[in-house]
Formats: sequence, structure tokens, C-alpha cells
Amino acid sequence: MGLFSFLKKKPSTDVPGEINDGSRDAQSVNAETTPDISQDEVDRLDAKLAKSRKRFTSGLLDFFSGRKVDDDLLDDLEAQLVMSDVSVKTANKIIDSVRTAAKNNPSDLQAILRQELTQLLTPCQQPLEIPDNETPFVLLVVGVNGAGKTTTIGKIARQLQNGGKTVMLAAGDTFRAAAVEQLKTWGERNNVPVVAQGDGADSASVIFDALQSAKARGIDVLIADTAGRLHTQHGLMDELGKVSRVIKKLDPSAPHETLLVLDGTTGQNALNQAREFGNSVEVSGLVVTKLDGTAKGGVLFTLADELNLPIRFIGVGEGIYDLRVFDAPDFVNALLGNYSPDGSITPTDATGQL
Ligand SMILES: Nc1nc2c(ncn2[C@@H]2O[C@H](COP(=O)(O)OP(=O)(O)OP(=O)(O)O)[C@@H](O)[C@H]2O)c(=O)[nH]1
Ligand SMILES: [Mg+2]
Repeated sequence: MGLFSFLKKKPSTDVPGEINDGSRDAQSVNAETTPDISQDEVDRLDAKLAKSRKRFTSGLLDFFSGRKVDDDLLDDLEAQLVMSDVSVKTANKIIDSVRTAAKNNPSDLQAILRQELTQLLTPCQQPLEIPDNETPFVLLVVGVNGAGKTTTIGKIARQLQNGGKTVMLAAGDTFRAAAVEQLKTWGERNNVPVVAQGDGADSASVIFDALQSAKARGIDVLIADTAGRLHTQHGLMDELGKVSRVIKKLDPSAPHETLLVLDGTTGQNALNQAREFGNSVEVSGLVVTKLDGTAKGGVLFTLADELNLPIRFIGVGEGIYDLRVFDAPDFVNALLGNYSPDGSITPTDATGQL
């Protein structure tokens, strides 16, 4: 079979327990079909976060241009953070630590703010690690409707393949037929098998089947999609508990990661969603999506401050490479632009504008 023959494969129709993977061995495609992210793409983080940076820096320029650090200035700075969608409580905390640090170094507010913001995010910088001895590693992806779950699954699959892992997807969103098709499309894009069942199938049973199949085939990582749901939909929230219980019959340590996907454009609402999902499932990591389309990047500081959960990835676009492993200094630098001791701010990329 030719190298790119999987591109020609038509999605097959749903049959119970179907595996949609062409006849290629998933292990063998990794290096051939999944080029690494180029440096150019990585650098684009700055451009991707341009809206949030604009919101952050347009107001901050004034603060860094030689104004005396006093209560007035710190009040203004706090208001600026809140406008960037940092919660009042978190903004307060940031300002308190900036005030303390500024006592020792009143002239370099820019460096202090950069340091305090980074410090707040650093505990959340805990990349997803997939141990070699825990296969299949089961990653359950949950969140409200439209948060970006399925898209994030497609992007993670690509990153894992780039890291040499074999991947299988489980179409656990059995709510809509279109959801299964969407996941299959991502499966084809990555040339990874997708386990699905017919319309109206039981989500837990699809994921159970998929885990059985992943075990049989020696797959490294099984990523399970689920239907979007609100905490008020008790039946659907209970279904997530059932998924966990059922797959534990095959592997008591599964799911190894429950990733909650949050839409970054929803601002403070993301915090509420995280709390509500946390009441029903054991969320072990967060993905914050759509940070490219929003000026609300400040929400990450609130999530970090309030939730004490790892932020595994951030989504910065709809493309397959538009997912970054969360890195606190990179994020702060993308928001604040390059440091310059004279108080001016320059974007860290060639294309972003202040
Ligand atoms: N700009 C941007 N769009 C994104 C990002 N992530 C996802 N999207 C878009 O958001 C929309 C919803 O994404 P899905 O992946 O279908 O969301 P979902 O959570 O699976 O939705 P349901 O299955 O309906 O619950 C799609 O149009 C995606 O292309 C991102 O990081 N940036
Ligand atoms: Mg989906």
C-alpha cells in the first residue's frame, strides 16, 4: 500500500464495534506521515495570542513608562488585569505580590509583573506524561458542548504520534451521528483507528470495546471522545461515571487521565465549568481552547489560581498543529511581548502588532 493511501480511504458506515483504520498497522505510520511541528509554527504562538496580548499590553504600556509605583498605579494595573479577564480575586492576589516585590525594586515593574504572572502559572505547567509501562494509557476527554473536545483529540493524537506513540480513538460521543463522523475524519487525518458503534449506542460500551481492542492490538494510547454536556444534565453527567466504572473492569487504573476541555472565550464561565465537572468526575488535567480568538487570555491566571489543576495544553486555532503543551514563561511572554528594560514593549513575533 502506498504511503498516503489512507487519504483515499472512504469512511465506512457504522456497524457495531467497527474499527475504521484501513489495513495499515498504526505503529508503522508514525514517522512517515506525521512531520514534526516546524519552528515557524511554534513561533506563531505569539501571533496566535495577539488579541489577548493587545488587551494586556495596550493598557500596560502606560504603567511601564516610568510612572512611579504607588497605590494609584497598582489600582490601575489591577483594573487592567480584570479587563483582560483575570478575576477580581486573582487580580488582587497578583497586585499584592507585585506590591511586595516592588518594594525591593520599584523601578522595574515590567520585570516584576512578568515574574509574578509566571510564578502564578508555573504550578500548572505539568505536561501530560505517558508512562511506557501503562499501556494502553486511557485518556478520557470531557467538557461542555462545543468546547473543542473532538478537535483537541485530533491534535493530541498527532502530537502523540510525533512522540512515537500508537494511538486509537473511541467515538464515545454517541449523542449525534455527526460527532462520530467528525472523529473519524480526525482518525483518517492522523491515520489512526477509530472505534465506533451505531447510532444511539451506549457510550460506556463503545469505550469498553475500544479499550479491549486497544489492548489486543498493543496500542499505547486510547483517547475517548464524549458528548458535550452541562452539569445540569444529570443523566449525561452520570454517564461519565458509568464510563469510568465500566472501563475499570478491564483496567482498574483507567482512565489514566480525564481531560476537561474549556473554551477560553467563555472567560470566567470556564472556572464555573471546571468546578461543576469536578463535582462529577475526577478531572486530572485541563485544556484551554480558542485562545487565538479571544482577548480573554487572562482567564488562565484565574484557572491556575483557583483550581490547582495541571493545564496540559492550550488550543490556539482549528488546525492540527494548533495545540501547544502549556508552558508558563512562553505564555506570559506571548501575552506581554518581549522584555525591554526601557519600558517599551515589543511583540515577540514578527507579525503580531501591539
Ligand atoms: N479558533 C479556534 N477554534 C477551535 C479551537 N478548538 C476547537 N475549535 C473550534 O471549535 C468548534 C467546536 O469544536 P469541537 O471540537 O467540535 O468541539 P466539541 O467540544 O467536540 O463539541 P461537541 O462535540 O458538540 O460537544 C469547531 O469549529 C472547532 O474548529 C481553537 O483552539 N481555536
Ligand atoms: Mg465533539
